[in-house]
Amino acid sequence: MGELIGDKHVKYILSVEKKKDSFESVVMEHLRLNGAYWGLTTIDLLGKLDTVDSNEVVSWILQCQHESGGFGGNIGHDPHLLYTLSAVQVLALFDKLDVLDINKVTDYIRALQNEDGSFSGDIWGEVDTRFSYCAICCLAILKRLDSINVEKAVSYIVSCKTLDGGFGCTPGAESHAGQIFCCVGALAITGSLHHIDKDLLGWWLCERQVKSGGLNGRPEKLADVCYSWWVLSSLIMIDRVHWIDKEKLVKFILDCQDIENGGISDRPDDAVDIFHTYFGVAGLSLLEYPGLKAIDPAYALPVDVVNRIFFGRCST
Ligand code: GRG
Repeated sequence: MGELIGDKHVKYILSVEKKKDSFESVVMEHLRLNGAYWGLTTIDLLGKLDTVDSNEVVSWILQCQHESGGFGGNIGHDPHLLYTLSAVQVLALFDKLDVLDINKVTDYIRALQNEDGSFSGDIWGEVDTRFSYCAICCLAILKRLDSINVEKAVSYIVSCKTLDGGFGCTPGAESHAGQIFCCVGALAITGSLHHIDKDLLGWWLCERQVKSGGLNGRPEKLADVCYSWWVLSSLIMIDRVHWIDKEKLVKFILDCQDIENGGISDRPDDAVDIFHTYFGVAGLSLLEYPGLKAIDPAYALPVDVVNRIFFGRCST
């Protein structure tokens, strides 16, 4: 089995950032703040965050903030909960949450909660359990969960539970591993995991492992490195990660590396991108791969960062 080529992955991530007119940078322009979260979290898990100029990143993030308090994916773009969470997560990585006007960000998020407890992603109103996760994770990091109706938020998420024990985007929608991460993560953060049938959901999640060792996101679909994060983090939160073959999954992720230029792809021999590089490294971190920082399965941030937020210290 190959090894994790961490230094090459750091170089690859930094190279995407530098080549502003490359194909990858151009297609990511509208979600650059998400890209910053994926790239910088990966660099931190690899122990190299000190090679990044934090002042430059923080000042750019603040320029992505809209007067409503929410953040857009890039300077001048409309605000959305997805980018607001990325902004808060990146500031947490650099221990710079104090640059935020927390009331303003909180007001933006609170205004997006609907009467039934669900969240819209932005003023245009699309509702999805992804946005429940973004709102809950963000407010928990800012220690302002009390500004929303948590009971209703939880009961909306529970209403998206499916017969197979998983969760979908809205009530009645099919289970998908990405939505399951969002719902299980939000329930974990709000201390509501008792709403989950852990054996039933654990069974559905461990069935996502296919012959190659990789995981898919729902039945009959192809394995993809990104599910190493969505499925594994969920299995860990419900304490059923021992139900999959970890060694085979490690091998699948390592086989998706571009061993010459760094970066990780969705499947072996495909083109690499920042998204899959993050999910591959984060998946390996959940699998306790040697030399990587541990990542928290609910907050999707390194454990030392989460400890610093909630206990005021950095434990490694
Ligand atoms: C902080 C980690 C973190 C997340 C923030 C945005 C978000 C909250 C969660 C997204 C969860 C989600 C829905 C992930 C799935 C993304 C994905 C790969 C979708 C692809 O769907 P299909 O149908 O793929 O194209 P399959 O694999 O089913 O063919």
